[in-house]
Amino acid sequence: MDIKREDLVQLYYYLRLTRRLEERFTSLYHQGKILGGAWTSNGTEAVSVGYGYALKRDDIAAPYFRDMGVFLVRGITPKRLMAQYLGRKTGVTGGKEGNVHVGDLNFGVIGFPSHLADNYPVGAGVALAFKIRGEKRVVAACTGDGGTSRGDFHEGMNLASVRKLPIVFICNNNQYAYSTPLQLQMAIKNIADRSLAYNIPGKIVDGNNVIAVYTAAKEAYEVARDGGGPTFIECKTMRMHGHSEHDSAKYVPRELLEEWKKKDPILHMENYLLEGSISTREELEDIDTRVKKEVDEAEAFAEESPYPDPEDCLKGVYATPL
Ligand SMILES: Cc1ncc(C[n+]2csc(CCOP(=O)(O)OP(=O)(O)O)c2C)c(N)n1
Ligand SMILES: [Mg+2]
Repeated sequence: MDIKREDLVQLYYYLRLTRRLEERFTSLYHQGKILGGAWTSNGTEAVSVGYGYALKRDDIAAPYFRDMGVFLVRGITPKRLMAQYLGRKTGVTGGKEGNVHVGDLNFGVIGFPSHLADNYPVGAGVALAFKIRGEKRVVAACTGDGGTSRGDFHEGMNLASVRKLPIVFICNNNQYAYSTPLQLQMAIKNIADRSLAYNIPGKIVDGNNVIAVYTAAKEAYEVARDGGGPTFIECKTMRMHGHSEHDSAKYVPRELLEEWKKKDPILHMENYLLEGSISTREELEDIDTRVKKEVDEAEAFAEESPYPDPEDCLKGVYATPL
């Protein structure tokens, strides 16, 4: 697939933005400024950036809590996301929630309510609506490796297959579900094998290669858009951090992390852009400078924002207000 230079550079920008923004969340968490938890996608950013960027404006994303890249590529600003984490009125939920269990339908993002993989059947429901209305729109729903053992995963896949719905199921296989490694979660090597039971094509991609994720997702979206039904895409990657900031992940072997560090998705994209003379070191450094500035501005914006008024706390609790 031919990808325009402009898009390649944007993919790099979003990888960098996701990493730097989440690094700031980590730092703020350790300063006691984030009252809830802080989950990062560290090491797996290419998954959310890749599948999110491949969507069209009218399509819908149903991300899970490790998909910061999706929020950013859909246009939800670092300022609003930072304010969200700091529980401020200017955050996406107006201060009612402090993390990424959030959506904004104005940006085509469905909120994740915390139950793992329940965005699969919810996404299938949205795709069913698109099909009934005859709209040429698709849904992308993502879950982790652990989420694929939940009943919701199977129900969502089954419904989508039987009704040939315009949905693409993404799996961020980052090798761990909290402290449980993949081999203690399931007796198969490839999660993509699970899709065979539903007669859904299962693809496996290098989840640290944003171009591979983007390309596989885009192709699958077009199949779904043309009435070809769902695809399941397993993105093999590695969670380079604890489950969240309170988890030091001592149970993950050091050597495994060392091995995956060499395959870092940002490094991978940097090498691709430089070796192919698609970009210059100078341009990439400029992007990083811009990203750092955006993150600084987001932090300042959030810190200056007020906390919500107590009387607003019960408004819009059960649905994202439009
Ligand atoms: C139904 C359900 N069970 C348990 C949890 C608690 N929980 C949140 S994240 C998580 C691990 C998820 O692992 P995985 O699906 O591999 O995603 P990852 O965190 O690795 O990205 C667990 C057990 C939950 N949110 N929902
Ligand atoms: Mg996992």
